[in-house]
Order: sequence, then structure tokens, then C-alpha cells
Amino acid sequence: MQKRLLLLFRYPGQQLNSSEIKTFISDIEIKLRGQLSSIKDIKGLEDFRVQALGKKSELYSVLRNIGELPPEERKLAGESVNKLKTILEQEISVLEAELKKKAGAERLIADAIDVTMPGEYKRLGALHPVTQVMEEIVEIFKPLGYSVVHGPEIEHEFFNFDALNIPADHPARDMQDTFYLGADTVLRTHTSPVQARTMMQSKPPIRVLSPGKVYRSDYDVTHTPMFHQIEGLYVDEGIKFSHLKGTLLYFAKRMFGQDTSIRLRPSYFSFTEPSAEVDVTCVACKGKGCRICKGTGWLEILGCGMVNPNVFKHVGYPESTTGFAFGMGIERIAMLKYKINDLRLFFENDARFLRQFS
Ligand code: 2NM
Repeated sequence: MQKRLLLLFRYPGQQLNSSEIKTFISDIEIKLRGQLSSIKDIKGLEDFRVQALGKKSELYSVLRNIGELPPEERKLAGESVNKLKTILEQEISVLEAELKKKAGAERLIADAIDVTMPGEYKRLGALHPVTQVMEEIVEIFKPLGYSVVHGPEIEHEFFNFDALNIPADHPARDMQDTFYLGADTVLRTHTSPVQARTMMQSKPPIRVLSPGKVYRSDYDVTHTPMFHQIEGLYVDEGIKFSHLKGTLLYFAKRMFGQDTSIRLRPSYFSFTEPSAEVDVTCVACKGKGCRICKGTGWLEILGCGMVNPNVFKHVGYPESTTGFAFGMGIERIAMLKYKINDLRLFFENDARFLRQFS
């Protein structure tokens, strides 16, 4: 069509008259309107705009070749082309608005959220039972004025043994029980070194709890090479064994129930003198005697005593200082509280076990 148009313009003696120009432009209009009516989307409309009105369009070629027309026909040709161009631009913009609206509505339907679909359930994590019990013990002692202190798990022999009055030839220092990292560096075997450090850094009165991981070279059904301890220390003027007993009874009742009693049995620790082991009323049979307490009605929960004057000497306190200390294994307390019969469950991280504590 474009080629024919150029030929028509240029063929000598074959110049178009006004009615032929009108027909020619109206032919273009009919053809373009046909194309416009079948456009389905924005992309098609853009293609149409370029092809119908762009530099390579038939309409544009009429304008470009207008000089080939006889002078009296030029005005008419120019006006007709521009009129059609304006009409087409208008119709394109109307159609463009329509198509955009349609696309928007389609997108709304495609993106719609079905609020009747079932929700996706995200499981919440929870604190490990050992951590929960550790925090519970801390909360029980807080009202008595205790605060929490921490120390390194890689410890110097001095704080782990010497300061605590554990002599160089004591079996606890054996390679068999202690993980040595160097000649005088160990993985702490209890959290008491944290208390020795606390005493060296501050003066009485001291009321501290030291919860944390401890390490012993021991692995069987009832022992793991890493477990958790919490130890307590109270140093002040005139501290007596009765203060210790009252504190432990308060703890036992809050931890295991108000109907719980305690029983102290004499024991030995190098860092306390006198020392005792503490039993509570059996959580399973309430003292009647059962398999769990081996018929005794009692369960051992901790060790304690009056701080040995040698410990005070090592940390630079006067030997006349008074204080008590106690320590317990957190896994053991958690096993009694939750009636768990296998220590290893705490370390396997089986979600079916852990879920029960969330
Ligand atoms: C226990 C039992 C008895 C204890 C002693 C000390 C320190 F640092 F004051 F000497 N802290 N913890 C202690 C005493 C720990 O655990 C079974």
C-alpha cells in the first residue's frame, strides 16, 4: 500500500485529485480502525501506535510526500491526515485507559487472597528444660537477695582447685576426672571457681548464684561429660549453719511444693566444713517409700556446708569470715521435677521430648 502510494504520487501525469486523496486516506482509516478494534492488550496497542502513526506509517508517508501533490491539493491532504491522526490518538488513549483498567481488574483477581484457606501453623521454639529449671532456681533465690554471676568455662587450676582448698594430691584433680587443656588449664569441673573469683573481686556481704556448664571426664547411664550446675554463696558477718538450713528448706518447698521436707546428712567437701548432703521428700511417693527413692522416702538434691576458712584465706579474706555455700546438678533437679528417668534425653535434642516443655 505504501509502495503504491509513492508510485501514485510520482507517476508523471497521474497525480491524485482531491476526491482520490480523500478515498485514499479513508481507506487507510478503515484499515486502521479494523486493526484497532481487534486489539486485546497494552502490548498490541503499543505496536499499533508505532505502526499506525510512527515514522514508517502510511499516514506519515503521505505527509512526507505531500510536496509531490499539486499545490492546490496539499492543504486538503495535510488537513485530512492530521485530522485522522488526532482521531486515532484520541481513540488509542481511550482504548489504553480501558485496557489498563481491565489489566488492573485481572491482576486483582489473580492476586486475591482466599481468607477462607487454613492458616499455616508455625511452631514456636521454647527454652530447653535445663535452662527453664536453671531460671526457675534463680527466680527462687532472687527474693533472698542473690544475684547471678558468670565466669569462664576454661579455667585456671588455681580457681578450679587451689582457691577451693582442693589439695594437689586430691583425686578430683586426676586426669581421669578432669579435662586438662594444658599443664595448669582445665575445663571447670564445678562453678565454684566463679565464686572464688567473685570473692577476690569484692568484699562481703556477698550473695551470689553461679549457674553454668561444667565438665567431667565421666560418661555412663547417669553421667555426661558436660552437665549444668548452680552453686550459691552467702558471705557476711555471723553466718551460721541454721541460716543455711533455713535457706535450703525455703528453696526445697518452692521447688518441689510446700509439703516438702528436707533432711541433712553429714558429708565431706574440701571447700566446706562442716559439710552436708541434702535430701528432699520423695517427689514420687511423698515419703512413703517407692522404687524411685529405693524405699527410703528421700531423694538427694544437693551438697552444702559452711565455707572452709582455708578458702577465705586463699581469696584474701580474714579467716574469721563466715559464710555458707551449696551446689546442685541442674539435670538432676530437672529429672526429679519432671519425673524423667534417663539423663541422656537432655542431650539428644529429640523434638518429641523437648516439645513437652514448650
Ligand atoms: C557444693 C557443695 C558444697 C561450694 C563452695 C564454694 C566456695 F566457693 F565458696 F568455696 N562454692 N560452692 C560448694 C559447697 C559446692 O556443690 C556440691
